[in-house]
Amino acid sequence: MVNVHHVLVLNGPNLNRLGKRQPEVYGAETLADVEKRVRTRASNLGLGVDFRQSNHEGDLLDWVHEAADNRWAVVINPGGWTHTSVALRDALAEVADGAGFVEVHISNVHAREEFRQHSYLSEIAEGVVAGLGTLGYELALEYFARRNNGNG
Ligand code: DHK
Repeated sequence: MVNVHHVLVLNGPNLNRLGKRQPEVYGAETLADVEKRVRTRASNLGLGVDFRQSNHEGDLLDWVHEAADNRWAVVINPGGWTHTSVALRDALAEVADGAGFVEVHISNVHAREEFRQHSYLSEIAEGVVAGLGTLGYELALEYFARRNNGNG
């Protein structure tokens, strides 16, 4: 298993609207709040981190390729592309063969509409965190830190 020194935290479409969009589903925190907590947690765990968001699928694909080339782990909340994107799965398959990735959903997608209950990504993810709010990002980081120590 690849030892992880750096984690790329990626956010897909509409996650820039965190705090404004359906707060009853996604919470009141903004993405900037989440980034702050993720940075603190990564630093406490001894991991490097980059935190990015885009509403353009090609950006995410390019960033996943960057992670694959650098053997970085990925924590990804793919937003709606979870349920639609074969291209994102194909890109993440390379990361899955290297450092690995964790799929994060803020909401419990399994308790929502049926179309949210299928993910193109889960099958090749190391793991999936759903429904634990934005804590899911931190738990995914902790997983990689523990895996480095043989406790993953
Ligand atoms: C975020 C979205 O934007 C939705 O499209 C997904 C996910 C769920 C989340 O819970 O973080 O279906």
